[in-house]
Amino acid sequence: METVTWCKSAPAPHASVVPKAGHMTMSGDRIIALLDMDCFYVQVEQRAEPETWGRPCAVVQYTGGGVIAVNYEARECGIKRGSSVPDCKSKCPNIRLFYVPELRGKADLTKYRNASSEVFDVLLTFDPNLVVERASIDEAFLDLTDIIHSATRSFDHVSVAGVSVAGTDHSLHDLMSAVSEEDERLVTGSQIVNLIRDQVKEATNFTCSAGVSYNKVLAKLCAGFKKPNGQSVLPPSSLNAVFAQTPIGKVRGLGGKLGQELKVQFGIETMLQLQKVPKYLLEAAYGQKTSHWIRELGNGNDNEPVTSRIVNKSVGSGKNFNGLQKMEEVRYWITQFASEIIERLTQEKNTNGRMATNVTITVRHAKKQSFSRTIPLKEYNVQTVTQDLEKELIPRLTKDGQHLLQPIISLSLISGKFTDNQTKRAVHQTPRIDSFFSTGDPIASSSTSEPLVPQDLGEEDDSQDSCIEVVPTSPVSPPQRRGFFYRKTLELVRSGSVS
Ligand code: TTP
Ligand code: CA
Ligand code: CA
Repeated sequence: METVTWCKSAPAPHASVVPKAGHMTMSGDRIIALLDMDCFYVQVEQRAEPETWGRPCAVVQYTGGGVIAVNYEARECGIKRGSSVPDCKSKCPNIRLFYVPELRGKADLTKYRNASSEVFDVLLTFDPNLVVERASIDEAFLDLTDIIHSATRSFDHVSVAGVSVAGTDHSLHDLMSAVSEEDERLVTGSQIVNLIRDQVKEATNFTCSAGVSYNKVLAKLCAGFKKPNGQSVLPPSSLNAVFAQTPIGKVRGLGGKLGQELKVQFGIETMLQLQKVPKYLLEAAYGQKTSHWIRELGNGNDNEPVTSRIVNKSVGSGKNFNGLQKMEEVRYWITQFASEIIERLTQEKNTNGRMATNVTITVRHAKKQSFSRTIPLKEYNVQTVTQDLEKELIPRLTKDGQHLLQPIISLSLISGKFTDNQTKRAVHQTPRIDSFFSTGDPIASSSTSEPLVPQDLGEEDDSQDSCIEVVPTSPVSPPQRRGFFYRKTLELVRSGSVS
């Protein structure tokens, strides 16, 4: 990464207009990052065919299917996720299209999962004080609080070149002159994340982007601001400027029905407008607990811990159909999904010593018509799982045991509730964000009735799988001490000699 020297004699441009932060109570003590790989599946394919770097490329799922990942060169031609193959070829004649391999009649994501493991290997070996939580196949939350406080390492040499301050025209250099305590820690966090991104690139040849802020919601929000290969920091002082431009649905936790409902109910669009909805109106609509949580989000507050977890909370497999008609077809596909899941669960058992204890099947008949059933996973045996699930499904799906009462457009299996000690302990300690919602709250009901996204229909994202498991707790409790590294960075920032 390019290094820019920031000289004491040359004050940072616009420094005076960066408002000083004064929101320590609001922002808390943590420094959190979200790291997201750029056009991940495409990079995995391009790395295997290096002559395609710099050329427009996309990854297509199934022959005749749609595009699921698009590199930035192809985005310039107007190609988007969901574009058809003919559309890609007409808009971008020199596009290189890669096809997701298939196994058991469905997408085989093994190579992308393996590439993901390479990235996580870098994160896990970066520093013992770094807390890493897998958020999806190509995303990780990082809690940097402990590294920033620890005296064991110095990141003084690391550049912040190219890091932007969200909601402003400023570079991070400008923020460095604002010298509030929190901003200093955000600067340090940004340096660390810059270094991590360099190391990911060096080890894997993949680029990624990142957001650094003081909680998960804000880190995730600003991670998308400088894509590809860029990084943003969101200090408390920028919150309102950013929220003024942030559609409600873009915020983690508000992307679904609840966000939609808030918009309609209050006639609002942005997070800043949400912040201004009177407390009594929110309470009248959502009750005390939910409205409290919404108001906290509106103020940019989010206490969800970053959990030291790199293994998946669940393992899933599924597929969309034009309309299955026969029980025999359902049986066939359940066997395929169960085979894949059991293969992966066995791998997981061998690698991490964990075993899943339940399996959930989700059946979708039409767009809004679906149901799920969860049964115990008695043994890692495809036949047993298939038979057990069939027993659950037959009375609901068919009268004669052969023909389905209604066609099925999607089937998925997901297995989880792992029996490892860490998860068990965590389940008792930390409530999921959903637990803030009383029964009947819109988000609570939507998370149980919404079918899980089958793995070959979209990214394998734990946030989608998480309705079957409680998010484990974080081992992080922000230490109060100020370490050598912190003091050193502060000195350098104040003297203007950080480069
Ligand atoms: P994303 O991180 O959403 O997207 P991306 O990495 O392709 O692009 P960006 O640079 O904007 O982050 O998803 C990561 C991978 O997950 C993506 O490369 C392909 C896969 N994926 C699907 O297969 N289907 C989907 O609907 C989504 C959202 C992702
Ligand atoms: Ca990505
Ligand atoms: Ca992602």
